[in-house]
Amino acid sequence: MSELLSGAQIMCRSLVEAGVEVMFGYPGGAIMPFYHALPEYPALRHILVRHEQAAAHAADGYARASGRVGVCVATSGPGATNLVTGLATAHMDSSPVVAITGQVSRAMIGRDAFQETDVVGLTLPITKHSYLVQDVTELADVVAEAIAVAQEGRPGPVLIDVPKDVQSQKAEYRPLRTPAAAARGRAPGASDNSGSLPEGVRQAVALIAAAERPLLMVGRGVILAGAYAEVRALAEQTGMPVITTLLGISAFPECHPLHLGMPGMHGEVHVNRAIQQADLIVAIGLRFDDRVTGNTAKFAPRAQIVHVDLDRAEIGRNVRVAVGIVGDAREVVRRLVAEVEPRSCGRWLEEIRGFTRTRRDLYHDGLSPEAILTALYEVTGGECTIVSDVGQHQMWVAKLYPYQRPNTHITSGGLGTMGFAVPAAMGVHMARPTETVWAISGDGGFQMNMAEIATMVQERLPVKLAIFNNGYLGLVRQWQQFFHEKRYSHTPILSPDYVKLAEAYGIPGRRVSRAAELTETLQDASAERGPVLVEFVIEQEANVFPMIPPGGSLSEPIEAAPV
Ligand SMILES: Cc1ncc(C[n+]2csc(CCOP(=O)(O)OP(=O)(O)O)c2C)c(N)n1
Repeated sequence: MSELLSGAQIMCRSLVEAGVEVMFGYPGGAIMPFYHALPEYPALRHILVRHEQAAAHAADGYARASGRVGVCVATSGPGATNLVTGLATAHMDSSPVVAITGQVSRAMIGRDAFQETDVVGLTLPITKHSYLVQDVTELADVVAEAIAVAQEGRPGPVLIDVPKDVQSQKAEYRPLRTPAAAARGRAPGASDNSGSLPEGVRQAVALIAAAERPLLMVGRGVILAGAYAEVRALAEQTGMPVITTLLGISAFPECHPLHLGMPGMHGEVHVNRAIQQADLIVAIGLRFDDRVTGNTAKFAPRAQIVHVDLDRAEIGRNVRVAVGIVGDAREVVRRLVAEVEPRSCGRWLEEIRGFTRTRRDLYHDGLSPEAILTALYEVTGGECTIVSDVGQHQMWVAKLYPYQRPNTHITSGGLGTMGFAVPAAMGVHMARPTETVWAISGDGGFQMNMAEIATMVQERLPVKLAIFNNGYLGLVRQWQQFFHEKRYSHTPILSPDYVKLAEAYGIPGRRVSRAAELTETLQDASAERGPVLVEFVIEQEANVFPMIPPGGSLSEPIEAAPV
């Protein structure tokens, strides 16, 4: 049975049939037919954002929290270009986002028409695929295929650019060729290597058995594959201490005795020392980002590396690898668990404990990030998802809050996009409507997308907004302090009165500047049913320690500010 529908109706219908339930977007001229059709499809909830960048981040947040595809919509030209940062963010962190953009009508393409931008050309390097749909009869298949492509293998963003006249054209609607409900996500562990036991697994098993100082290093691939139980079983069966990268945080419970912490530029001293002493690193679902390795020539000089990744191109790209295993983390780790002989690493663990220093960061006065995050953990009991922005607070949020439950820490790790947290948290809320969601930003990043408070109010999205206000673009100020002779060039940043700002949007706003006020304020904020804003006034020149200087070796941390 077929029926005659407009291209716009076909797009909506295809989204519904693929299982999409929510999208974030902003209308405009070239996407008008799509918005005209949208009310006919009540199964599609559309959230009107205040800036298209927020639509892309919200879709990304939704995808990260749900494991399903996140959808964002924009018009041509400025609407489409505003999506670009969000798509690049999703691309760097392997997040399955589908962006739908309107385009000028086919006859106008290539003529510098009003609001014409070659968004396919712009986004090719930051998407898995970008489609320009020139034929309405292809629309249904393209939508279904885009959703499948975004999720299969290593996930990532896909863009569908649809000229306005194609949205208006009528065509027979045929049921999709691609299986329905593609947007419901790939089954964790689904992979194309389920057949033979890879030779790499056998080699990895032998290396694990022989190693004296092995480490298990866990990245976002473990979260994407839902390989929590498998990784924990591998750690427990072998006694290998576990390191979680920034994007691997919450892939392994931090209360577990084998958990060590975060590596890299702002990683713990004992974690980086362990890496430098290790004779084997079993790395699962990570890409050896330079923020993790520091100077690669000096990274883990004694270690052989086993690298498990779904993306063949990542293996051997940044570090020399002894054994590469291409496959889904869950599947590969399950096989490792089945093959590996039980062992323990007691002496090695003891050695690492010896590296640990119970140093406290020095805060001179006012609220310490440690006090804030400790209180937040006490008040939430860990029962929330935390979405962080980018900067010093991101590192504190990564290191000072003990994540226990899977996938409860969400951040822009690869692109490091300031302005991510507030809109991404809206997407996380849509994916986990019964869970508390905290967006934690600096005063710089918060001001980039704070207009989304209006979206939260209009759409009733009860996100809890926290601002670590130090009056600076803190992380850049820290670099200026350490490496640019304290020349604080354009890093002092003025903020509005956030309590009044909250009031202007009609939401509760609180300012905390003393540790004694923390618990009660956080309890009040937790009890709020709608969005709420809490500003933490922290010490202006607090620093994140330790720090590996850019391009430096993990063996040479900076542990104090220059005098
Ligand atoms: C969109 C964007 N612009 C610039 C940067 C560079 N940058 C990284 S951290 C940072 C400072 C962030 O300041 P703030 O949001 O106040 O957070 P804090 O470091 O003080 O916690 C800047 C400017 C970035 N990461 N993203």
